[in-house]
Amino acid sequence: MRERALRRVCMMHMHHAKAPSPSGASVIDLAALYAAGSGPTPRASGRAPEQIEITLEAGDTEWELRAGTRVSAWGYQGQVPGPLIVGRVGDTLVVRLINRLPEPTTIHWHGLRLAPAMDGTDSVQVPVQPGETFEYRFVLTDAGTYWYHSHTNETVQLERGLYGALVVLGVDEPTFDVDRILVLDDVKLNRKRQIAGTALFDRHSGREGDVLVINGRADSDFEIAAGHVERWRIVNACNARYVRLSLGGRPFRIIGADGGLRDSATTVTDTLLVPGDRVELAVGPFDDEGATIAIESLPYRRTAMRRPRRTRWGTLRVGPRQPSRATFAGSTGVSPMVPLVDESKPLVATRTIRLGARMTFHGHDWLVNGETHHHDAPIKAGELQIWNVVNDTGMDHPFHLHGFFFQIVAIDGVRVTPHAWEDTVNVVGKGSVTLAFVPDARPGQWMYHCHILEHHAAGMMGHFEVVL
Ligand SMILES: [Cu+2]
Repeated sequence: MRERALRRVCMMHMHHAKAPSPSGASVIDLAALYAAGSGPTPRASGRAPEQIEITLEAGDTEWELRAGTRVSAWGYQGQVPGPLIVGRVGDTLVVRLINRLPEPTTIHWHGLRLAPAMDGTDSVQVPVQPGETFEYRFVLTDAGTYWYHSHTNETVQLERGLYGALVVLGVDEPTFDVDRILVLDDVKLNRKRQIAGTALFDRHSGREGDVLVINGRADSDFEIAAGHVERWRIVNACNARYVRLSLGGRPFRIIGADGGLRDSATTVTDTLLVPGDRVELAVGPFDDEGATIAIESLPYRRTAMRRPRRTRWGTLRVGPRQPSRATFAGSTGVSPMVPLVDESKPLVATRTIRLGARMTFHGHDWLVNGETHHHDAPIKAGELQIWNVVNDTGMDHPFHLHGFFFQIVAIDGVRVTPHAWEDTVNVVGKGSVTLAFVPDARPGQWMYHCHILEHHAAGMMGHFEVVL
């Protein structure tokens, strides 16, 4: 019910028009992008692309966490999460950001392959000042589940509600009975039951709140008809919380990751979403009408400083049986992924990125290659990148690469076969992840960082340039 409401509100702000050809800073060569091997290659749809026009006004709002609990927050269009944006591959998204906040802001389009000028970081744009507007304009190149969020004073602006989901539909999507989006967040309240300010110790372990919300609400209650198979697109929008998602221990199928559908579905009983991560699930069919299933996270120890706990996010009820029209029968229909690195050849890293920490007078600095806000060497478009991300700390860090998808090719030095495109990956404490990607020709300034927002702010990030 709430899902439908979310969509309706969002559609009111969306405008569809024939797409004129994109101009200026937003131009990318789609054919070259798809040929470069840095992500999925969509099938042509034959459909005329549209232009989707949307306004995101960032400003004060009242956020109703649950019936009777309202906090002052910041939202886009007065809502948390912001409007769900839905487009199709090839469409041009035009977003008019209006800043009604008391401080500067920007929007980062997490996971999208866009021109660097549209990436929404302070490396590529002057933050939008209070009272000003900025137009983001880019082509939606890849089907999948993405999200948008502030990339300025993130630790505060995301916590206060400046985030939303973006779904890009491709051709030949498998059909499900219901397509849901679930955006997970945790909110930390103070004694006055308002959103708490940043505490000094948040800088160490990252900020975790105790009000767990799905699509902005702490009392989520979903119903799935017996016999139905639903597609759940899940976004972890928490500042720091790791979510080891479980549906009351019942098996479900993972069908998608950061960069759209996997090449094969895999059946599990839980899956880890680190901050910034997306996962797509096939949920159901269930036969036990009337059953109540907990949407919960299982204990996961990401740092020795926090005791892992099992926590409840919401409830899923199995409703009366309905006929299913789902075409999904276990296969995603995606052809096997072509590994960027031949699995029979030795893996030689082109770059090592060391995640580290040091004590300072204000607590911890979080480092990349020994420095805060590291300036890394440029990379050349078209040249295969094999990055070994080594975690020298005792704490897990979610590593996020802007603007490019990668394949995970080794974990702790052991080769793995990639089944999906990713833009965010967990690097376990004292562990390593080797990833591969080919930067296509989108020259400019890019970045990577830990997606624990407090770690990013405290320095665990790197700038790099893609050159032709
Ligand atoms: Cu971190």
